[in-house]
Order: sequence, then structure tokens, then C-alpha cells
Amino acid sequence: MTFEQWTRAVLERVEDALEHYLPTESTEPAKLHEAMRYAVLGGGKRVRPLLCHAAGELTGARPECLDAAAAALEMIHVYSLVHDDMPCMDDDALRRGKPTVHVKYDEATALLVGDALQSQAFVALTSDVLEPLQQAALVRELALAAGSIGMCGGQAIDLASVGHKLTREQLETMHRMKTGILLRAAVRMGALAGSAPDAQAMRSLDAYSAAVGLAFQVVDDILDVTTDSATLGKTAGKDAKDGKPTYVSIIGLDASRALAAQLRSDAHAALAPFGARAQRLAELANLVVNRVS
Ligand code: GRG
Repeated sequence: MTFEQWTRAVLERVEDALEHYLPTESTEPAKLHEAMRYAVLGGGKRVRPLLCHAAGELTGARPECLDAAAAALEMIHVYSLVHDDMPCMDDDALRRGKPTVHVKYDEATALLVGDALQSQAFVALTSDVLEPLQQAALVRELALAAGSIGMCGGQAIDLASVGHKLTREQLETMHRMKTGILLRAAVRMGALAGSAPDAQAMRSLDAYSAAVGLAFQVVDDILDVTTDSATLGKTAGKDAKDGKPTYVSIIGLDASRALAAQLRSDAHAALAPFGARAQRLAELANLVVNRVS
């Protein structure tokens, strides 16, 4: 199977899984469920679900187990986007090429959509396709990644850094927490959904994730200044406008491009112990660095 065929097949599974794990539009309260589905379905690159499936293939995880984990990861990710776009945070009107949830509905609905997606993620993770011990392990991974020492903590640092000069190290810490830890959780959860990897394998996967997570952010910063809003599906040039420190503002565009390429090589090197079994993860590192939106 080519990478494109594999990606298409996984994306179809992910869409079906999200459809399955989200309440239907007619479930009361219908407006909340319609808004949750508006936020989640039919958009986004689904990077976290792809990483989860690729890591799970490495450890022989059953696809239906990966579907549950991938749906949970995407729901947490979408909750963070919905809240991040609200006026009290980033205040953005465009996401995935559509009006943001608080613009399309209202602020209270956007708040509830995020809250309810976070809960629904853990409903998906505790579905009985996963063994009880696996459920517990995956719940812990996702809860830690989403919480105050992960994504929420990174967001807090981000909000506090507006208008301040950050060193490259501080910028890296912020991104590692805000986006990197959830990407790492995607890889770890995929791997844990199969036959438990040993500590050495887990360290290799974490090294891969650290490189991919940082590359993801560096590329995000590059695209913010080189790509238009229509292609990105979100407001371009916003970081500079909001006075946010980025890789491009700290080290410049050319050095940022070189860094992204170096991180892709680091990601590939971390996968060496797995040989050909890690082909999909290696291809996903390429996808993250070469993406145009
Ligand atoms: C509100 C708790 C809370 C956290 C928000 C992830 C995040 C933290 C905010 C998103 C803001 C942002 C633009 C972050 C930079 C990188 C990033 C996560 C971009 C969006 O993720 P993609 O590119 O989006 O995977 P799609 O739409 O493709 O899923």
C-alpha cells in the first residue's frame, strides 16, 4: 500500500470513528450536539489520529482499538481549538476554513462544546473494544497530556507570553507543552493499544515524537508568515499581529526552514531501531515537515 492509500484508508476510519463516538445531532440538547459535530467532523488534517494509527501498526494494535484512541485524541484537540479561538483567548473567527464555533453559534455554546468534547474523549477511551488495563493506561496518557503539565499548561504560558520576549528555550518549552505533548500522547497511545512496547522502544518513540512535535510547531510558524488564510483555513499572519514570539521572529525564516529539516532527520534517526516496521511514522514526519497548511 502506498502512503497516500494508507492515509486515505486511516482518514476514512477516523471519520467513521468520530461519527460513532459523537452523539447524533438529534440527541438532546440538539444545539450542543450539532455544534460539537460542526467543530469535529469533516475538517482538519487529523495529524494526531494518523500518528496514533501509525504507532499502533508498529505494535500490532487492533484497528478498532486505534479508532477509539484516535477519536479521543481528535476530540481533545478540537476542544482545545474551540476554546483557543474564543474571545477570551486568541479571538479568531476562522478555523478549518469555517467560522469558529463561538461565531457560528455563541460563546456559551463554544465553551460547552469544548467541555463536552473533553468528556466525550474519555467516553471513547473507555469503550469496551479496549481491555480494562489498556483503558486505564490510555486514559492516564491522555489526561496527563491535556492537563496543566501538558496542553493547558502550555496554553497558560502562551497567554502570559504575549508582548514579552521569550528566549528560544522558553519558546521551546511552551510549544512542547502546548502541542508537543499531545502529539507524543498520540504516538504513545497508539503503541500502548497494541502489545506493550518495552521501555527502550518507548524511549525511541518519545524521541521521535519530540522531534516531530517541534517540527510541527516550527512549520506552523513558517506557514503563518508564508501562506494565505484561504490555504491555511485559519487567519494567517496572526502571531506577528498579536505580538507572539515565534521561531521565525526569533531565529528568522531561513534558519527555521533548516531547523524543520534537521528535526525531520532527528525523527527518522529515532526510528532506526524499528527498521521497516516504522515506515508509516517516518512518512508522517515527512508529511508534518512538508505540509502546506
Ligand atoms: C485552550 C486548553 C487550550 C489549549 C489550546 C492547541 C492549542 C492549545 C491551541 C491552538 C492554537 C494554535 C494555532 C496552536 C499552534 C499549533 C496547532 C495546534 C495548530 C492547530 O493544529 P493542526 O494544525 O489543526 O493539527 P487541524 O485543524 O489540522 O487539526
